[in-house]
Amino acid sequence: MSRYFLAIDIGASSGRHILGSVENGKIVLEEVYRFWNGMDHVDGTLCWDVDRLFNEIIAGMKKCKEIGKIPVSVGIDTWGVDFVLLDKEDNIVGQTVGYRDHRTEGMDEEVYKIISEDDLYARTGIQKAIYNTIYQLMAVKKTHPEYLEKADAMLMIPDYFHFKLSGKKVQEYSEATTSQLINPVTKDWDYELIDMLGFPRGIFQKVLMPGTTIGNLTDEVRELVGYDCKVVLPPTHDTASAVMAIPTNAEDTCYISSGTWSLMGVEMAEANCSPKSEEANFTNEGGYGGKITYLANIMGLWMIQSVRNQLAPDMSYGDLCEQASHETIQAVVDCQDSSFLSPDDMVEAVKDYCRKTNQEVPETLPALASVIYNSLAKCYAEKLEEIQKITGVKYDKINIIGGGSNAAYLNELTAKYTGVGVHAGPGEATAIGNILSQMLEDGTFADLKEARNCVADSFEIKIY
Ligand code: LFR
Repeated sequence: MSRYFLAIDIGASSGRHILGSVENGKIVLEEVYRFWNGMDHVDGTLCWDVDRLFNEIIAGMKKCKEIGKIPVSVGIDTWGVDFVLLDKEDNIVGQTVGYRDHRTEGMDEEVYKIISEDDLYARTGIQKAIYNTIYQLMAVKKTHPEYLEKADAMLMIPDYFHFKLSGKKVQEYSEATTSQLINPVTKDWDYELIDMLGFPRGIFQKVLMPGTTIGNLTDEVRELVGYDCKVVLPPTHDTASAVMAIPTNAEDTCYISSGTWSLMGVEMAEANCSPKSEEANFTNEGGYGGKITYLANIMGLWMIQSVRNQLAPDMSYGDLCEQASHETIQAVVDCQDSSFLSPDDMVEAVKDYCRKTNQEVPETLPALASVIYNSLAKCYAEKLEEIQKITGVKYDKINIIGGGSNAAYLNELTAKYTGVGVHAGPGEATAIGNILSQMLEDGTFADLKEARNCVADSFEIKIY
């Protein structure tokens, strides 16, 4: 009888329940449920609807029972940096604000009044991103200090869902690192930093490594879904889960985890918190097995998603990618420019950038998409140079994993701009990584090396 493991992978634009099992030596995936996600405007603030998301989590878990495939364990991963504050009765204090909200504007300056930007990087190794938890908590402290007084616990979004499933309040390491409040050497909260910033120590929970079983379903959840299973922490940060599923064990592998964001980097044994690394804005996030996922955030397919949603929400990404490949426009934009982080109008933001830089202005959706794809590929090439300078290693190929690895035109452009081979796939890397961590906990594979070999054997990798 097959043993099924359930990954619930929630991204910024959709969530899915994927069952994984090993059949005849290969990993088999089955998507059992899919749901929409996005930030809602609530009283002028961009928020996540965590109640709705939790209902979707339950709905998908019920589906497993309906199809007679009850998982051995379940694990949830999501994006990074966002959190809930809980009071003593476990009610959410304030709103669950999403990272694209503007509340963190100016909060970097507030933090740097207490600790300089350089010192902060030297001690955490985390890139300056205005939406990091550290700046969000500073925004809460400045605008709603009473929330911090009322709060008994702070849980990152996946930790919150694991708490709702298991009743256990813990914080998983990979997601915790995106807060910019973790010490990369001890891999625990940097309480000295937390004290300096005036955040209440007591709200931070015990940090546990991915691969840890935290318990079983609560009685209430068991009633709802009709079965019990273990709750196992995957790398709850989606990027760290995706990196687990790179289909190679070659050392010195450069990857791009391509989805709403493009995360480009390498795996390292230890953090690099040097000024050189800070200058290039590389981040040392936590990965599986205590590894560091050393990478740069590039705006990614969010830009494509946004222009499509504005101009032709029914068009498939496959069609859009194909149409973009026939365009001849030469303009490119800087995909790391903050004007693309959360514009009210992405179409205008791209056009504006082209206008300001005296380039041809894209007027149609395929032309806009072409500008964005070319800009992304150009940015990948620049980042590859930077990574090579920092690590001193020459990479002869890039592994593109995640949903964006299906964008054939972007893969071609990436090969063209970087001058190295592109190995694209698997597309469901995040869910696969999540499942691998559960399988490793269950003893399906001896180690990550064996698990990655199995990924390489199980999924098609396209070479450009
Ligand atoms: C990708 C991701 C990135 C993180 C961004 C915001 O989904 O998790 O790694 O920087 O979302 O949390």
